[in-house]
Amino acid sequence: MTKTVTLNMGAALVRFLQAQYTRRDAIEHRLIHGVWGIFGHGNVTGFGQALEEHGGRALPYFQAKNEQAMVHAAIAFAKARQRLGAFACTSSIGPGATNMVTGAAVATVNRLPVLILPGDIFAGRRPGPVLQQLEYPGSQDVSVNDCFRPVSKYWDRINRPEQILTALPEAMRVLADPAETGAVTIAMPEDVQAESYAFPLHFFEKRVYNVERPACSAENLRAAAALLRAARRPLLVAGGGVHYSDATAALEKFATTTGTAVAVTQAGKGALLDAHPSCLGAIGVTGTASANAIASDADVVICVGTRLNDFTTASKTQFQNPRVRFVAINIHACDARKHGALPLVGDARTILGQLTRALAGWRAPAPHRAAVQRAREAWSVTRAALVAPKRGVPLTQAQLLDEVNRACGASGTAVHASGGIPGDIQKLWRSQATNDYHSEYGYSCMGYEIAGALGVKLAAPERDVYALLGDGSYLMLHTEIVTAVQEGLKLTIVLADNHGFGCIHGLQRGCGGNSFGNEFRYRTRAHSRLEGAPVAVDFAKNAESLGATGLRANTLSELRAALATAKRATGVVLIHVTVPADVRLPGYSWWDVPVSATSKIPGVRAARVAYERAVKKQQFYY
Ligand SMILES: Cc1ncc(C[n+]2csc(CCOP(=O)(O)OP(=O)(O)O)c2C)c(N)n1
Ligand SMILES: [Mg+2]
Repeated sequence: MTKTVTLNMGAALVRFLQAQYTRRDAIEHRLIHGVWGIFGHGNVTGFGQALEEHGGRALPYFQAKNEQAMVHAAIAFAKARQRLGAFACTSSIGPGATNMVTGAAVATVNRLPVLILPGDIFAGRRPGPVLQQLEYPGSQDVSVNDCFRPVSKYWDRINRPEQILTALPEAMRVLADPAETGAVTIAMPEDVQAESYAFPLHFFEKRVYNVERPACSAENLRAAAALLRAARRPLLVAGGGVHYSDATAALEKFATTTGTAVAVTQAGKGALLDAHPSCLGAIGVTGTASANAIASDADVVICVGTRLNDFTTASKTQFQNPRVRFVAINIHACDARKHGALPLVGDARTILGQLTRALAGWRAPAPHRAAVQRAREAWSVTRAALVAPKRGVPLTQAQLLDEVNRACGASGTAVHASGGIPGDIQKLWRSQATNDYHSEYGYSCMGYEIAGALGVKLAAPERDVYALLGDGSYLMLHTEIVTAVQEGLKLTIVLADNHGFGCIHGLQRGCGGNSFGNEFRYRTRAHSRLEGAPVAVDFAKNAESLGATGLRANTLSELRAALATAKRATGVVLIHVTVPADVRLPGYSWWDVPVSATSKIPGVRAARVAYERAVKKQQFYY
């Protein structure tokens, strides 16, 4: 007879999660490192009580201050751990649960694992409608947790305790699978969490999910090598998949032996260090002039671990060579076939090795390599001008980012996600270590930065972690500062204050629109627009009230001093930096944001004409 152990569903879940591991390259990793949570009636007496009783060191608890933020922290941890380790996040029913929906979307869009465990309404239904229950007259089989379905790679609701016997193995398979991974949601009705079942003992035995490194087919490899050998202007685009596959050394070898130029996406920054002679830096809407010029003429583009989103492809205008062909190395067949690419489906590290061997003796044509060198030198000159002091401006955002780059060095990691910072930093940042740059630019979710920095610090305690964010993002979500203080973790938060949603304001004005709704200004009389004086917020004081050290820096020397103080500090430091709203870096590619076809505003009409001209450059690659 099968040996069993009688546990309630919550306890069985805790015991199960403690026994899950991943293994890659013969090294084992915990799959679920702990549980972030905020308790309510929907999870405190069930799963919460089980965590208290059975969690211990094998499944520690982290107390968040906002459910969305705890998912951000979990995702950032998983990203920093190359998707080999993750966290679970639990909430009560109702608002606690729906607060996590955005976080789940961040995970799934970025292909990062997180286990979402929201409480759910009673499976037994008797006491309903319960506090925080959404009544849905057309069906009683619906709760707010159904909102997680489209943002989850696996979704289930546990209506009987024994259902976890089939649900959890599926959940773990998806979390550990590099092609499938994303948010996994297991909704837990509050009554079921507390119900017991005699679970088979072997359900709780150690499980190891092997993360394999599949090779691509020999046939497609031969075809890819033939394409490259005939290429005159090859370019490799490195995305986040290079990091997840731990393929940075393989990429360096490929770039060194073949002399192929490499451009990087937001997620791919650091995949090849900027000092490498093949590195062209960032590509696309927020790319460098040099990378984009080389990309425009490229005839064979090797895409490695990238989803080819609109920022990378400049809304399908980046590659203008009429005969351009794509080769895509990707663990996901869907990404490997984008742009009609020759698909090399499998692990980036393995396939870069295969391709390096298949191309033995081949080097990118010398004239092209020389053009790449000239482009690198030209960018170096342009970059220096962009970060130079501007007359009459105490400190620009470009100077700020250049200074943080210097302070960060090879031992720090800069975390960012939204606002004007991602665009400027992708261009300007010179990666000195493969993991010095952490960008959430898949969902570009305001509010990710501080919580994300916390997740990175947990994943890599030895690194100095910097959160870079705008005033808008800080105002949206900054309360995990308290959690960082509570956990005794050091973070340096650099806040670029331009009194508003600056990048959107710039977009609005750039598309011919009037200033409307994007600056933080007082309303001066009823029904007037928000056109009064700027609303002043003392961010340093705000951070101090939460337990951080608050510093202010309005000039380069003040910033240098503040960064030096932060470096010596042991806790959370926030540096409030005022930057001008109207000094922006130029863009070197186009982004498709539709401009109104009908408007009385002359600026909008002119922008529409320019828009219609730009759209004509969009290519259909197949
Ligand atoms: C959660 C969320 N809401 C809205 C947006 C759209 N959005 C993108 S950037 C931005 C403004 C961000 O303002 P701030 O953080 O001050 O950065 P700035 O643009 O001023 O550099 C907004 C509203 C978003 N990315 N995420
Ligand atoms: Mg701002």
